[in-house]
Formats: sequence, C-alpha cells, structure tokens
Amino acid sequence: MSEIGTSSFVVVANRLPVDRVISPDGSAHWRRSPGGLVTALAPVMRAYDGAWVGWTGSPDDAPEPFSTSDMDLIAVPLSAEEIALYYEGFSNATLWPLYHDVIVPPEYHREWWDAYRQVNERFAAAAAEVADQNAVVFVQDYQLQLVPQILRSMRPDLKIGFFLHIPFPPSELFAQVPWRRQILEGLLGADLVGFQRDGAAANFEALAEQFTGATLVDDHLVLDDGRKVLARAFPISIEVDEVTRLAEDPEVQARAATIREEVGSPKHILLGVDRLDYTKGISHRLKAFGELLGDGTVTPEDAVLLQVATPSRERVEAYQTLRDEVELQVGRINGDYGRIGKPAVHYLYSSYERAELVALLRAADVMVVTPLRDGMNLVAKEYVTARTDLRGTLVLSEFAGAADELGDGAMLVNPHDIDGLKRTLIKAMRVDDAEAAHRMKLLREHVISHDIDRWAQDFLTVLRAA
Ligand code: GDG
Repeated sequence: MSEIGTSSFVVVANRLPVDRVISPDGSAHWRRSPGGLVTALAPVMRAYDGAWVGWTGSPDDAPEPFSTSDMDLIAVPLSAEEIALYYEGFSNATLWPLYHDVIVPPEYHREWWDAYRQVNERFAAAAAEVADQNAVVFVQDYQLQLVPQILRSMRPDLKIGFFLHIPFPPSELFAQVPWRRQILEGLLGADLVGFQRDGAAANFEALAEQFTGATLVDDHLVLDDGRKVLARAFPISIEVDEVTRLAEDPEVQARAATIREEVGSPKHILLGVDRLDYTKGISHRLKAFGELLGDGTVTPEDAVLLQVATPSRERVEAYQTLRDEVELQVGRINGDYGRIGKPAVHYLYSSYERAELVALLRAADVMVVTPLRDGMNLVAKEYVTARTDLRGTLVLSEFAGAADELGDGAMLVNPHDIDGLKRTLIKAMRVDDAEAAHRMKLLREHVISHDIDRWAQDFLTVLRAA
C-alpha cells in the first residue's frame, strides 16, 4: 500500500470512524465521528501506527487511503446494491432480529447471504493488505463475522480478535439460519471472540461444538487442526471522562434546569433515549406509562415522559412499521391525557448533540431503559455517569447486558410484565432521596471503575496473550 504503509494494529469495522464534512466553500474534509470505541482505541492506534478499515457510509465511495493524527483510514467501497443486500438486508433484517430473540421475524434470502460473504471478503482483503507481519487485527460486530476466517486463510501470521456488540442467541434460535456453520466457522477464525455477557459466550461455545468440529477443552475451543479459540465476555462501557465533563459543565446544568421548566416543572420527569429500534422496548414503556395515566395513578401534572427516539435504519421496513406504531401510541396517549400546552409524552424523533443529551440525563428523575434484548445499553451507563449529584433512579430491563453489572443499584424490570413495569415506575418516582443516592453510588462506583479504556485494555491484553 503506497504512501500509507502497513500497521501493526488494525481495526476492521463496518463504518470508518469519520464523517465527511462539506465546508461552505464546497471543499470536503473528514471529521472524527463521536463514539466511545474510536476514542478508546485512539491511544492504541497512535502507539502502534494503527489503521482502521471500514466503509465511509456513502455508496460507491472509495477515497484513497488517508491519515488522521491518530490513524490511517482505509475505505472499503460498497455499491448501492451491496448496501441494500449486505447491510440493510443480511445485517439488519436477518442477523439483527435473529440475534435479538426474533422480536421481528428474520428474513433469509440467498442473495443477501451471497452479498454478505462477498463484502466480508472485501473487508478481509483490505485488512490483509494493510496489516504488518504478525500484526494484531481487531474485527468489530455482526456485519463482519466471516472476516476472521477469511483473513486467517490469507494471513496465518496475524493475531485476530473479534468483538460482538449485540447478543449472541442460543441454539434454539441460531439454528434457524441456513448458513449457521459458515458463520460459526467465520468467527472461529479469530484467536479471541469477545461478547457482552457470559451467557453469549456460552451460547457460542455450545453452538461451535454442535455445528462445527470444535470441542471445548477447559476454557478453550479446540478446532480440528488443533488451533485454540477463546470465547469470553468483555462488557463494553463508555467514555466516563467525557460524560463527567459535560455533566459538570455549568452550561449543561443550566440547560437541564431549563428543560425542567420547559416541560412544566412536573414532580417527575421520566426519560427514554434510544435509537428507534424494536429491540428497545419503547412501546412497552409507553404502554405502562399510558396505563398509569389511564388508571389515575399519575397525572400529567405529576409526571411526564420525555422520549428521544433517534432516527435509525429508516430504509428497513420493520423500522418504518415501528415508527408508525410508536407514533400512534404517543398520539393516543397525548390525545387521551394531554391538555393544551401540557402533553403527557414529549416525543422527539431527532438526534441531538452530546451536551443536550447529557442535559436531558441531568434533568431526568427516572431513566427508563426497557429493551426486550440489548447487547449492553450504553445509555444506562451514561445516565449513571452523568448523575454526579447522586440524584435520579435507573429503571433497567433485565434483558440488557448492563443488568449483569448494574443489578445492585438499578431497579430491574421485565419489560414484558406491564404491571411489574408500572409498579417499578411508581416505586422509582416515590423513592426517597437517601435510597436514590445509595443506589446511585453503587452504580457509579461500578461504571467509573469500568470505563471503555479498561474494556479496550482488557480485550487487547487477553488477545495478545492468546
Ligand atoms: C449497540 C448495541 C451496545 C443516542 N441518541 C443520540 C446519541 N445516542 C448515543 C447514546 C449511546 C449510543 O448512542 C447508543 O448506544 P446503545 O448501547 O444504547 O445502543 P446501540 O446503538 O443499539 O448499540 C448495544 C452498543 O452497541 C455498544 O457495544 O451497548 O447493546 O445494540 O452512547 O448516548 N448520541 C448523540 N445524539 C443522539 O441523538 N450524539
């Protein structure tokens, strides 16, 4: 690779960690996209002349490899058709629902699979080209599960790690996928396969034994050729310093006070912040809140629900249907219980600056995180980190990965149990300050000592030793 050279540390992810920004004069430059993963890996990138292989986010976009202060960037082009088949199709309409408990039915199409395989080959080839002899390659997430095996066949010298950001299902669900063996063998190309929860790692081990020649010996899967693969949980986290800095910024705190006034200074602000995704349990949350208003347990003067729903995957049909359903529900609740100038639910279909999000977290008395299934859920960890004032209560679904770590301080719920969810919301609204502070302290101790830097270090230390 000409001017860019090779790297001893390579990240491979669906997206590059930069966005193209067009200046007023029409010229274009790249700006680092916000995100904990890139921030956590940036120091490693700087130390090892790192390179990041990924797609720019636009069809047929193939800029030459270029460098930022932290790393080299290698763009993998995708055609509009590949985006439809590999990304919107196999990644987001087959794998995403399959790995999230088939909340909507996964679709299996052979042409989607073919595109997935071809695109994975392209990512692997780009990584093989940029990696130094014996380099460490860190592959991210469900869009690229075949990369480890393809890359190993091209470059047996590499040390390959893979991390799955979403859940990994049990055999009862995973066995549906017509290409189950190929996906498992794809992942087994890695030396280390990381998951969010212990249960996901156990599911993977069981499936590898069931559908491939692998055998679990002590902690490792041993393959037919004798190679060893380690599957383990590495619960991901957030940039604690960044959220703390914003939470302590006087402007952010003033904005939080303004938000409270703007929603009419109710006794309780309940908050949801999610990508508009059917995994996040937004409808269950709305149903519970609507019923509390309906049976008179709360009034719109007592409590409002602020729901930020960030637009997501708008070209995938299930997301269009979900949007209609959620907006119908919000409209009904406001129609039934709102008054002029006093909606019961403030629904915001929009994405916000980080500072505004943290102001919302600071304004909320009850953070309602009710996914039906979620790899981790970073919003829960961001809420806890933002509450340097030890106020506020986290209501957290037991089906979020975060429940493994935050179960002591959060109020855990089963979001399918609407009566239970209603009781928990009431309990969270009525909790006294001392108990809330005690719970928040427990939560904060854990998140502050387990930030994303620690996650990256843990993963890479185990990978290097593998
Ligand atoms: C996947 C897994 C796993 C949200 N709205 C805005 C905005 N956000 C930020 C949040 C948070 C992130 O996006 C969302 O992270 P989550 O973890 O909640 O959810 P997914 O997007 O589904 O992420 C998940 C994660 O990967 C990491 O491994 O935890 O389980 O599904 O940081 O604050 N950020 C900005 N504006 C918004 O409007 N700037």
